[in-house]
Amino acid sequence: MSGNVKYEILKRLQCAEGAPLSGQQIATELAISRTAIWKHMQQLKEEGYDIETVHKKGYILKQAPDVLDPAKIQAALQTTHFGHVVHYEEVLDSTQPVAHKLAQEGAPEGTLVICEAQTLGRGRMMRPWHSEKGKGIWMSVILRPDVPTHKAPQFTLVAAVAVARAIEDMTNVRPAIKWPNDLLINGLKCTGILTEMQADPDGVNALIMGIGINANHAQTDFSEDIQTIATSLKIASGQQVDRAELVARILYYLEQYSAIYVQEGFLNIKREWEAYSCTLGNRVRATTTRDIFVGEAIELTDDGVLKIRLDNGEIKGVYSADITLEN
Ligand code: BTX
Repeated sequence: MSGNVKYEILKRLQCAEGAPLSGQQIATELAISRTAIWKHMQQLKEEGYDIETVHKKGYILKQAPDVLDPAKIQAALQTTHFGHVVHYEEVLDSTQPVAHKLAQEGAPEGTLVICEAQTLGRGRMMRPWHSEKGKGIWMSVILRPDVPTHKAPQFTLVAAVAVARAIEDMTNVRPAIKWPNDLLINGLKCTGILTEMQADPDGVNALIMGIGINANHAQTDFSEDIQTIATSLKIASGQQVDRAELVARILYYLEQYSAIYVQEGFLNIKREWEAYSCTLGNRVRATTTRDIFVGEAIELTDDGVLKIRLDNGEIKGVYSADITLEN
C-alpha cells in the first residue's frame, strides 16, 4: 500500500479515538474508491492492526501493533517539520552513518533515520551499543541549528531533556539525566545519546543526534555484559511501550527544545536539565581522555560544562567525560 494513503487512513482512524469512521467518508476525503479503502483495511489487518468493522457505521482502530512503521510514526506526529521525512529500514549497521550521508546530500532538518535492529550500533568512542531487534528505539535525527561549532555539545543536553520529557509523558516514569548523555531509571541505563557534527568554517552544518532507548526489553533480552547496568522502560513501568508514539513524542520535544535553544539560548533548557539531573550535588568520578577527577559535581555552567569540586577544594570544568556516581 502506498505510504501516503496508509498514513492518511491511520491518521484518521487515530483521530477518531475509537469512534467508527465511515469508509465512504475516508474514500471521499482521499478521492479513492470504497473498495480501495476496504483493501487498505485488509492490508492493515494483515500487518497486525486490530480494526473492527461495524456494520453500516465504519471502521474502528482497536489496537495498533508495536512497529516502527513510518506511516504509524507520522500519524502520531504533532510537529511542524521534525519527522516529516523518515528513512526506515528493518536492519541497519547503525542509523548514524545513514543520517550522515543524508545530511551531506542536503536532507532537511528533522529528517529521521530509524530501524528495528542495528548490527553495529555504537556509543561514544566507538563503544558498542546493543540494539536488540524490535525491542528498542534506534534512531538518528538531523538537526541544522544556526550555531557556532563550540555550541554543538550542548545539543546532547537539549536532546536529553527532550527524551526525558517524552519518556515521562508516555510511561509516568521520571528518568534521571546523568551528565552528559545517559538517562537512568533506578540507577540503570535506559537511554544513550550520541551527538555527532558536520561543520564548515561558518559553523554547524548538521548535527546527527543518535538516540538509543531500551523500550520493551525483558532483563534477559540484554546481553551478559550489560545485564547489570541496563534497564528498559517496560521493566521500569510494567507496561509495554508503543514505540512509534514515543518516537513521535520525542520528535515533538526535540523540535520545541532545539527552537528554544536557538532563539533564547541555553538558560531555559539548563533549568529543565537541572530538574532531571542525578549528577549535580553528588560525588562523582569523571574519567576524561586525559585525567580522572573525583569530587562533588557542583554546577552545570551556561556553556554546558560540568564543574567538579575536588577533595582539595580545587574546581575543575569538564567538557566531556564518563561519569560514575560514587554514592
Ligand atoms: P556511551 O559510550 O555513553 O555508552 C556505551 C556503553 O553503554 C557501552 O560501552 C555499554 O557499557 C553500555 N551499553 C551498550 N548498549 C547498551 C544498552 N542497550 N543499554 C544500556 N547500556 C548499554 C551512549 O554511548 C550513546 C548510545 C547511542 C546509541 C544510538 S542508537 C541510534 C544511533 N545509532 C548508533 O549507532 N548509535 C546511536
